[in-house]
Amino acid sequence: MAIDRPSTFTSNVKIKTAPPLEKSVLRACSLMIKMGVRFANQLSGMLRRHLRKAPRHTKQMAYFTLMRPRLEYAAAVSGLHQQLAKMFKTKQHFIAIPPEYLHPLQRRSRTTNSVDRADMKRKVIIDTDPGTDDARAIIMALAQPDWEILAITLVAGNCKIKHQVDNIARLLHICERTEIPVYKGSECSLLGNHDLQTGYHGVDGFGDVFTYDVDKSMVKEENAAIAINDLVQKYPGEVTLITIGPLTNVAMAIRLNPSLGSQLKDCFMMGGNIHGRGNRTTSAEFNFACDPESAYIVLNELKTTSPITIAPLESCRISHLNWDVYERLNKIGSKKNNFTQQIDAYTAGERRKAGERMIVYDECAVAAAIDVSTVEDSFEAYVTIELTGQYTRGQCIVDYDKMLEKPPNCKVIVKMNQEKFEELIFQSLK
Ligand SMILES: [Ca+2]
Repeated sequence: MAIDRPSTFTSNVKIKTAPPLEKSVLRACSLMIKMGVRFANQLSGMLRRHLRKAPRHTKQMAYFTLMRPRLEYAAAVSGLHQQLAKMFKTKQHFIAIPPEYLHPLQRRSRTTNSVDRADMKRKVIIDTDPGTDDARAIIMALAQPDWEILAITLVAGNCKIKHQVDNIARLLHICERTEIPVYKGSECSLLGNHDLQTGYHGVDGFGDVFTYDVDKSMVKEENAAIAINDLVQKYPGEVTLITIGPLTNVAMAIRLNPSLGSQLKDCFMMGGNIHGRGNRTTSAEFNFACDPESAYIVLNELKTTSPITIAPLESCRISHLNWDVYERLNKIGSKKNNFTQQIDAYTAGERRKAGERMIVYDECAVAAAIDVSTVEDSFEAYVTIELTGQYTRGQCIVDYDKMLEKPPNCKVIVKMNQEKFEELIFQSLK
């Protein structure tokens, strides 16, 4: 789906305004554009202060307060992201509110019917390779009453796509959420490696415990990469993308639509490692190691308006569950919990025998998306991936000391708040 370029915007730095706005408003908008959308949150506060001094422009104040995501989108589609550096050197820039953007906002602000309330829910796409931790992560996402899951997209990783289709269909039936569309994505890495799975979650990814057939009518024909782009372009600036598998689908979506990142609201990711210790290889984490080229494309070309929140291997391991917590979970007795207990049985048994705690990985990325306060410690940095190392291919590279002189592209989770994190898991499994 092509992006409709707002008629009022041009790729030129100078943009005319209509209707006329107060100079202070123009200055604030100008500064917002100049500083770039990454700082829009802080600038929106300043904008409101400007607008408070303009009582005759009450409506414009409301528009601008609500317009921030739209402004970000407008900036993105009009090519302003690429021009920000140049714009710093220019004297003044103007921005207009296109009428076509005002109308939906006006309708949303004055109506309270159920359709509009649904429209205000946080729109989420989950890209996944459903193994056992994906299952709990997806259940957490489905349990959020203020989230609208636009799609679940499948990517080769923990198991083959044919097993993933069964897995996700079973999970959606258990959660009674079969209305959510599912899209099949890449069956191999970008370079064609079909042999990605390790069998850690069983051959079928869900512990090889289910044999019953299941209705799969929620699985659509459209490819995942195309579906991601279509949905993001349908709701520009509103979609949260959560990736909990290899990044092949997202890389392909970027190749189809280089503006994808700037059209997202935000992005949360489980993947990579920050201390050089891997679980797929000695040096690389599974999701990144399955498709290093795709991880490289996503980290370097997604260019989201705020850094990607990334839950790396080591931080997730800190959050692994103690067995007393796991036992308490298993006593919940809900359909959802019985389901996760069944698919976890093999992995849990093996880890107990090895004296290890129960794994949580993908749950960390979803928890961070649900509630930012679940992230107890984090830092921003430029993060990329090694593509050619003899031993380190797929290893995450974190520019801790800014030696590469690149702006931060990731907010790296160091530690979750364990109490809040476990509470989210408990609540979602009830
Ligand atoms: Ca996963």
